[in-house]
Amino acid sequence: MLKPDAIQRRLVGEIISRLERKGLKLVGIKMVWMSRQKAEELYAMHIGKPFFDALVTFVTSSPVIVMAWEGENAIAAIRQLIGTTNPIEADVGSIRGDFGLSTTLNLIHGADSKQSAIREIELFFSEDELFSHDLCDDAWI
Ligand code: 3AN
Repeated sequence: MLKPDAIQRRLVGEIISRLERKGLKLVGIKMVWMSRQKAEELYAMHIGKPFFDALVTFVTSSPVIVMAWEGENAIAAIRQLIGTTNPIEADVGSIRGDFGLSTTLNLIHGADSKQSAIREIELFFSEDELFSHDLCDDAWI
């Protein structure tokens, strides 16, 4: 999910381009403006933590872009592209390492397991908004 700061800072194309260039396949995408209830559901595992309210206020402050990506080791690959939660500790070359300063405004969220990916995709997408399609290099060798 591209967070409000990615959209406000016009970094949508830059970030999506990095995921595409890695070789991942985009199978779903849309812009949504989350309600507080939806954001609290997305981040339910963080309820009670000191940053929870600021996080929910931030992600509901403007639209976000939700996406579903596929690929070999997609979760690990995307988390490596994203970088660590605190952008100051993220590797230069990662999205947060290159564009972020703040742990709250850290540009992008990615699922950390297959189970959370399924849960999060189901939160935002209906079945007919996800596309199982072939890219021309899928069948290569
Ligand atoms: P990540 O997005 O790197 O997987 P999570 O899932 O631990 O990190 O946290 C979800 C979001 O909560 C982060 N992207 C960040 O915006 C916010 N967050 C996590 N830890 C902190 C913190 N210590 N201070 C402020 N915000 C935080």
